[in-house]
Amino acid sequence: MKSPQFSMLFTLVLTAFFSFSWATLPHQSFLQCLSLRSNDSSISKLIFTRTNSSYGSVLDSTLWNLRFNSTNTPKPLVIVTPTQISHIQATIHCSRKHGLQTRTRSGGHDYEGLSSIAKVPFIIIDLVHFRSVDVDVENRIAWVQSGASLGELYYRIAEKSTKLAFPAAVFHTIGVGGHISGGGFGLLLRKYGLAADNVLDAQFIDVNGRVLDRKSMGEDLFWAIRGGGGGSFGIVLSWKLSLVPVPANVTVFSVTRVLEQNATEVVHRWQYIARDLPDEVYSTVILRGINSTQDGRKTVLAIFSSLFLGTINELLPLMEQRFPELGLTRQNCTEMSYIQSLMVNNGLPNQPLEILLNWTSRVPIVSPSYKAKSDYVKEPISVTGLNGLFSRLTDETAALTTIVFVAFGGIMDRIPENATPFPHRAEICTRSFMTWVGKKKTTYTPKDTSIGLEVLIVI
Ligand SMILES: Cc1cc2nc3c(=O)[nH]c(=O)nc-3n(C[C@H](O)[C@H](O)[C@H](O)COP(=O)(O)OP(=O)(O)OC[C@H]3O[C@@H](n4cnc5c(N)ncnc54)[C@H](O)[C@@H]3O)c2cc1C
Ligand SMILES: *[C@@H]1O[C@H](CO)[C@@H](O)[C@H](O)[C@H]1NC(C)=O
Ligand SMILES: *[C@@H]1O[C@H](CO)[C@@H](O)[C@H](O)[C@H]1NC(C)=O
Ligand SMILES: *[C@@H]1O[C@H](CO)[C@@H](O)[C@H](O)[C@H]1NC(C)=O
Ligand SMILES: *[C@@H]1O[C@H](CO)[C@@H](O)[C@H](O)[C@H]1NC(C)=O
Ligand SMILES: *[C@@H]1O[C@H](CO)[C@@H](O)[C@H](O)[C@H]1NC(C)=O
Ligand SMILES: *[C@@H]1O[C@H](CO)[C@@H](O)[C@H](O)[C@H]1NC(C)=O
Ligand SMILES: *[C@@H]1O[C@H](CO)[C@@H](O)[C@H](O)[C@H]1NC(C)=O
Ligand SMILES: CC(=O)N[C@H]1CO[C@H](CO)[C@@H](O)[C@@H]1O
Repeated sequence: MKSPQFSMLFTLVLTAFFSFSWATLPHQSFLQCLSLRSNDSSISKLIFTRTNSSYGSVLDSTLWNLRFNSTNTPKPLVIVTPTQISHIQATIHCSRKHGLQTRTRSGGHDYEGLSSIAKVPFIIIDLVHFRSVDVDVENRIAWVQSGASLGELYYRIAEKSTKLAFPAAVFHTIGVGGHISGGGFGLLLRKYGLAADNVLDAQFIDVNGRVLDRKSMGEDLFWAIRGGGGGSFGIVLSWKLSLVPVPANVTVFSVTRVLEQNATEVVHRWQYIARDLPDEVYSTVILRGINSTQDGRKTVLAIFSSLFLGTINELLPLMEQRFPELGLTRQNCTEMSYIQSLMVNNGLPNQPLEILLNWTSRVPIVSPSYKAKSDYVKEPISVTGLNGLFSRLTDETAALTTIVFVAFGGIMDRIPENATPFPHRAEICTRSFMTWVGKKKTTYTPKDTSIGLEVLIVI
């Protein structure tokens, strides 16, 4: 029988022999280090270099924004898809030793592709195999690994209980890892806060490969990983989440207005009303340019869309009192289970829930190649400011641009600003711009100073 020492020596000699001609490439010494460091020979099946035929498909698997699928985009030297913690530890050790940076990838939805791109030689640690979800209904907790999609988390919760949920974004292909690391908000934001506000514990690997939990990492680091931005502190392997109660049925509505129906005035008014509605109302306005039915001219469509944690009978008098300008009617409202409301908001009404498990299914409402950007509204935008914004939406060059306003307020105002690193709690609403990317570039600098930030619209 071979002794371990002999086997190690043998591997060393072999690698030294085979590495002779290509030892000058930085990632070859990295690969040698990885095979030496790893006590598990199966790791070779989890390492993709540019010469592997599946390198491209592994790289593309969660590179959602096709803006980055170009020959000009810097590509990783190696992609590692670990199945064990020891694989991650070995990758961290060897990349440090050989001066290569690492990028951690969970769901790959980063607006600027930061989980798949670097300007220096780099390795991707892709957590595609770290996607288990364990839901404990009795104790209202879940342990979820970072590589799982939000859809997998939502499906596993709904499978066990229709009355529990986790407050996070709507889009089901977003990764748990990057999402919670950056804060993360969705339909339950005004009632239960950010995804990061509902984290109880985490399993974390630091730069030295140590595996830490909340207790061993300490409260400072635990604070930082909940909203301070992914990739800054180490790798979060899994999260212990607090699940929150939702009613058996919720109410969903979408009411539309175009400019000719006073959309501008109603959006303006919305800014003063939405953030002070009861916590049970999630409220958003989606804006885009469309062809006017009247005379073929362009107009702006404003979709006022809401989720209410209650019944239609409770919602109607509330909206009539607080926001009569919207003219909400019973016909505009539908009662359904919470998980169905997620499907509706994903643009997947009447589809089987199993779609939530398919993290390769593209969300129909998101274009394949886009530039996205968010900012936060601190003071209500004036009617003049809105008119400026809307005139851009009706411009030919912005035909496929969508602006989404999501109202904050509710519990967001009551959680102290320093509770997590997420810096935007006290704002009126967030505005996200998502625009289809083609050739022409235009920059829009709003004249109305209350908008605060310059908005770049790339068409
Ligand atoms: C179509 C679309 C809709 C969106 N809607 C919302 C929304 O409604 N609400 C909202 O809050 N956000 C929304 N976002 C933003 C989204 O939450 C963030 O882009 C989030 O970071 C994506 O997480 P990910 O795991 O998919 O991304 P990734 O690209 O994998 O990661 C994002 C960043 O986190 C780092 N990271 C990833 N995994 C880990 C880990 N395990 N440990 C440490 N660092 C890690 C990466 O290196 C990268 O820097 C949306 C994004 C898109 C594309
Ligand atoms: C490799 O080592 C780790 C600890 O460093 C251990 O947990 C794991 O089981 C080992 N794997 C194999 C295949 O021996
Ligand atoms: C990315 O581009 C390559 C080369 O053009 C193509 O083969 C591949 O299918 C593209 N990936 C996706 C996800 O579209
Ligand atoms: C809302 O209901 C009114 C009538 O009650 C109807 O005219 C309008 O089209 C509905 N709006 C939407 C977006 O369904
Ligand atoms: C728009 O506002 C004007 C002036 O307040 C009002 O007369 C009109 O009825 C409104 N139109 C709609 C569709 O609400
Ligand atoms: C809007 O009108 C233009 C021509 O005026 C046409 O090219 C375009 O396809 C129309 N868009 C939609 C969505 O109907
Ligand atoms: C939920 O709403 C559906 C559709 O309106 C209805 O059939 C069902 O009875 C409601 N369930 C509860 C518990 O109210
Ligand atoms: C997942 O979605 C993709 C794209 O829509 C589709 O091609 C694939 O068949 C789906 N997979 C499953 C298991 O449904
Ligand atoms: C995942 C995978 O197939 N990796 C292979 C890449 O190519 C090297 C060298 O041919 C193989 O050793 C790996 O197994």
